[in-house]
Amino acid sequence: MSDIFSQFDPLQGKRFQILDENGVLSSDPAIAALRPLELTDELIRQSYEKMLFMKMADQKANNLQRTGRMGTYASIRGQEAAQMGAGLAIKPEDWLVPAFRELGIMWLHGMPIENMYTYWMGNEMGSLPPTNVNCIPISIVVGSQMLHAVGIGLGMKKKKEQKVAVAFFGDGATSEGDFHEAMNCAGVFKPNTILICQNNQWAISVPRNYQTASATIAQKAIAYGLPGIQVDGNDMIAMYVAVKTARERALRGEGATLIEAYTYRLGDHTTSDDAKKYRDPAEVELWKPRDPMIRLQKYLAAKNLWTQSYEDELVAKYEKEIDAIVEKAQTIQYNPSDMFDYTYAVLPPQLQAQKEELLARIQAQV
Ligand SMILES: Cc1ncc(C[n+]2csc(CCOP(=O)(O)OP(=O)(O)O)c2C)c(N)n1
Ligand SMILES: [Mg+2]
Repeated sequence: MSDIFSQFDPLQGKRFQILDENGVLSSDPAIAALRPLELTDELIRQSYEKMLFMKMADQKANNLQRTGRMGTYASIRGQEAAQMGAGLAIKPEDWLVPAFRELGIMWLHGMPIENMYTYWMGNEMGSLPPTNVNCIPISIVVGSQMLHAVGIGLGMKKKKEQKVAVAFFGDGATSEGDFHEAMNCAGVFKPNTILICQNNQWAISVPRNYQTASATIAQKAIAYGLPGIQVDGNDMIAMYVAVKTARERALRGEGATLIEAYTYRLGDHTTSDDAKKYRDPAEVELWKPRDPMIRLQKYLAAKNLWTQSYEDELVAKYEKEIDAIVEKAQTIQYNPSDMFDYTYAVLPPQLQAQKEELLARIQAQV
């Protein structure tokens, strides 16, 4: 087994972290040395810029919902580093198999933000990626996508393709039977698959300790015969190393890896939720200083690569870019009756009636 998996054995309660909450690299030379040479300070600065962009695009989606221009939205706030680290490690030829809280990684993998806005505005056409963007549509059905990633990864392995399928899912998804089936197949068939659980401590109002009695999610991998590692998901550097290592394993034919990104959902579950009803505000306060954005700011500031005015300039630039994206998303036309047309070959009578009623109402408005 590769180094980091034995070094950070989840059964021994070890969590992989290179950059701590204060933005300081590990003082243990063996751990600091795990940061690969290609991950230069310049690349970290560029990654911070991307994280800021995704954070702002995420906030814009929340604002669009609040002003009645979007149906619902699931925020990535707090999980930017987990998605950035993974996004940096995977390659365009890899297939991304997301859940629904993945605006960041989907964008990094080539899915335009306007597509995602379009999707959350209620237009399924937003799920259609541009040519050569290898991204499966968002999976709202919790956990269903993990098996897809195992199947896609198995296909890649059989065809001897040098690429991987990367599934994202939440801590709540690990209670679904699909997770255990996916893990079992991943252990037995050794597909080119990386299973990334963003453990953000909550599944709507269900806390992580109600989800499983295991001390970590990563340790579940051991029972299925594949490596598992718990990574500080708010440490972009450690996430990059873990996903890169998992990818290399898969390409060597060694099979799948489970990565638990230990992170926190700083916002509500979705725009339809109010976490204040079930979550102790003291817990949120505890996690605020661990914000992955703040951590990288501290790291970069210590290298004279981040200042408040630099941040302000970026924010002003991104605001304009994101406003233009919103304009674009709002101009995408769609046919409201589409929602009836792609599920059944022959519509059941009650849906046929609803479709006719909808079309009649639209007709009456014009
Ligand atoms: C099969 C299924 N059951 C229930 C739901 C309702 N639901 C939507 S999100 C969610 C919680 C998911 O939690 P987690 O997997 O931790 O992901 P997170 O939302 O925290 O990113 C639930 C129960 C669903 N969408 N699909
Ligand atoms: Mg969760």
